[in-house]
Amino acid sequence: MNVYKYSISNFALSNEQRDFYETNGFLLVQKLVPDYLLDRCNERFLDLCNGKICQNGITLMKDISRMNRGYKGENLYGKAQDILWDDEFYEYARYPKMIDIIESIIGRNVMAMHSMFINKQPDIGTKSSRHPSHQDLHYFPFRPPNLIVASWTAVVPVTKDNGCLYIFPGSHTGKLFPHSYPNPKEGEINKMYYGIQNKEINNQKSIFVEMNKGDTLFFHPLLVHGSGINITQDFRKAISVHYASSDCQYINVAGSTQENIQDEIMDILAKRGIKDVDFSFVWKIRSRLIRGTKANL
Ligand SMILES: O=C(O)CCC(=O)C(=O)O
Repeated sequence: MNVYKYSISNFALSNEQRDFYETNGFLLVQKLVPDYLLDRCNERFLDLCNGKICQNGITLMKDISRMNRGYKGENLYGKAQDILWDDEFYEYARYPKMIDIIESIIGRNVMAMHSMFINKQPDIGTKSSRHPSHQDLHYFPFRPPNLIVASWTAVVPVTKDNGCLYIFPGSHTGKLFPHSYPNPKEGEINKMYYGIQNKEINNQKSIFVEMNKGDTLFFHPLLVHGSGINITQDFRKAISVHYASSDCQYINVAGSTQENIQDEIMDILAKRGIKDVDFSFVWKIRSRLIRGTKANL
């Protein structure tokens, strides 16, 4: 009998899919999310970028290289973050077939913790469209890692040329590595795009995950991954949510390799006049229960 460490049940996974996730730390499910739902999310993103609807708690992030250069709308904004309270994006975050798979991995109490619509624009020669290799756990002050999983769905076909994800299969069995901003000589880098600078890790075997619209990649928060430069003239779009079991616990990241991201986020809050809160506050206000009951998060 198999001993499962990285998944909870076979509820919506075949034995083969479950074994694959256990060994590799990711699972690709083709055509999981219907086109109509993704088209509505894309329309919503365009309306947000063009100022047609109010932001409803969503943060729009500009691509660093496109700021102050006259770009507007989807030519300017590279990401919409914290999208869980918008009706259209929420339809993605709660999409039942997807949550069934999430439940199979992390169990019944499913909290959406981190959410975004990503618009990787054509690179304008500064390499800002790349996302360096990283582990998502670097951003999260909650544990255990095995009760956290990401969904990442292609909103348009994603290819090596437009900057699909690349992943390091099996890296979820390792530890959390130190993350920092890449050397500026390597190109411009967007805010919060921390990366693993260790060449030994980056030189290990990775694979490109080319996907069609609606295909969804599920992955463990320790899986090392990133995405390349968009060398096409089209927008590469994706929608992604990180889910955690509400049975996870917040941890104190002071003195750990995660202290740099905590400091950066707390500085941003302080500049907005939000003081005397701890890092877990940030996660409590942006998370939303999707299925089951709320426990610790
Ligand atoms: O969509 C991408 O290009 C990368 C997204 C990613 O790795 C992340 O947000 O953690």
